[in-house]
Amino acid sequence: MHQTVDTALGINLLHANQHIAEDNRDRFNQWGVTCFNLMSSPGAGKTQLLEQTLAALNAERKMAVIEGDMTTQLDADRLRRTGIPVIAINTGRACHLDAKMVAGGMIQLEQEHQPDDLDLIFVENVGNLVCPAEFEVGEHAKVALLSLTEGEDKPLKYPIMFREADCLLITKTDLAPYLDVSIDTIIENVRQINTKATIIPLSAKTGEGVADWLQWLRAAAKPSQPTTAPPSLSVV
Ligand SMILES: Nc1nc2c(ncn2[C@@H]2O[C@H](COP(=O)(O)OP(=O)(O)O)[C@@H](O)[C@H]2O)c(=O)[nH]1
Ligand SMILES: [Mg+2]
Repeated sequence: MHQTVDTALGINLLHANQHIAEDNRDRFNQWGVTCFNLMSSPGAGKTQLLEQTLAALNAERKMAVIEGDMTTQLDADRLRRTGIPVIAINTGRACHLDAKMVAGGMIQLEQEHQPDDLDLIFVENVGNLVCPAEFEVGEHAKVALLSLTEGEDKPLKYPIMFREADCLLITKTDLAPYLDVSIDTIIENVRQINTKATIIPLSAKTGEGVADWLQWLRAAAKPSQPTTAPPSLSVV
C-alpha cells in the first residue's frame, strides 16, 4: 500500500516559512541581487563548483555566499579563500536552511558588507536531497546537483527536489567511465517530473560543462549593477 504523510503542523510551518522567504526576496530585489539556492545530497560537489564559479565570475560580478552547514565552518573557510564574503550559518540539528535562518544571514551581510553593491548571492544549502527543496529561502532560482555516483533513480525517488529545480547539474561526469550509470537515463528520469529545468552535465574536476553552467548563471541573473554612478542628466 502506498501512503503519503502531510500533517497540518507541517503545512503551517511551510506557510510561515513562505512569508519570510517572500520578505527575503523583496530585500534581495531592493539590493538588486539575484539569489541562487544550491541543493544536493552531501558530497555532490556544491562547494567545489562554487569555488570555481566564484573564481570564474570574480572579475565581472560582485558576489557573496550564505553557507549552510549543520556544524563546522569547513566549507565557509574553503570559500573564504576565494576572497568573496561568506556568511556561515550552522543549522544544528536542522537538515536544511529555512527562510528565517537566511534572514539572519542577510542582517549579518548588511552589518558587515555592502549588499547594495552585490550582484549575486549563492546559498549553499545543507547536504540533503529532501528537506531543502521544501523550504524556500527567498531565492530567485533553485539549482539542484546530482552526482553520477548517486545513481539514475534518484530523481524518481526524491521528486520534490527535481520538480522544483530551475537548473539541474549532473556532476562528476569525469567518473562516467568507471560507473554503470547512464547520463541519458538520468535526464529521462528528470524529464518525467520536470520538463522545464535546464539540465547541464558537468565535471568540476575536468571543467567539462562548467562554461555552460556559467552561461546559464549569467542569463538567469539580473543585469550587473554599474560600478560607477550613472552620468547625471544635463539640464538645458
Ligand atoms: N571526480 C570528481 N570529484 C568531485 C567533483 N566535484 C567534487 N568532487 C569531489 O567530491 C567531494 C565532495 O565535494 P564537495 O564540493 O565538498 O561537495 P558538497 O558536499 O556538495 O559541497 C570532494 O572530495 C570533491 O573533491 C567532480 O567533478 N569530479
Ligand atoms: Mg559543501
